[in-house]
Amino acid sequence: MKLTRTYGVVGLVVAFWLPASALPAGNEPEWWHGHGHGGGGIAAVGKLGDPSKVSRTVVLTVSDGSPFAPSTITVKRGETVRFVVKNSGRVTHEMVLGTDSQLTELYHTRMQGGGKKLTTSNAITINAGNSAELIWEFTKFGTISFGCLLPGHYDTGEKGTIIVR
Ligand SMILES: [Cu+2]
Repeated sequence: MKLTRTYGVVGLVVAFWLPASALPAGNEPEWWHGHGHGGGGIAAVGKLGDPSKVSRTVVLTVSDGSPFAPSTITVKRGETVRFVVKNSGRVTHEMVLGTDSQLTELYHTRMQGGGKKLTTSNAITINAGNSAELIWEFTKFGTISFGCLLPGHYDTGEKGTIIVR
């Protein structure tokens, strides 16, 4: 009887807590969406690509605690690339594009926030054993980072670099 009552209270607490946690973008810094200051927003690394303008496809593999393969990709400025990311691991992974400092900051934010699913244009989630696509237009020269920012993932080496020439 005592146990039943305890579970009842826990159930009630979870029911109130879940809707709040389901809100999108709850663990993303404001600059990530292009407003606020600092970070330069997602536009610092390009923009969501138009599928009709894809000039090539790059196939990547992500696995548990290892660098993306390949981990370095070279593209041309102005190019629209279709990334097909295969998850060969046992757990869900992500591919998120950003500057090195953006990804590091967002990773630390999500470490505290619990790693809710990212909803921005520069991020995809890939379930274990599946693939997912991200079409991206590279609008600026420079070096872009990508990685899986799920808590405990990015700092085990799930990352890579894109050089835009
Ligand atoms: Cu991961």
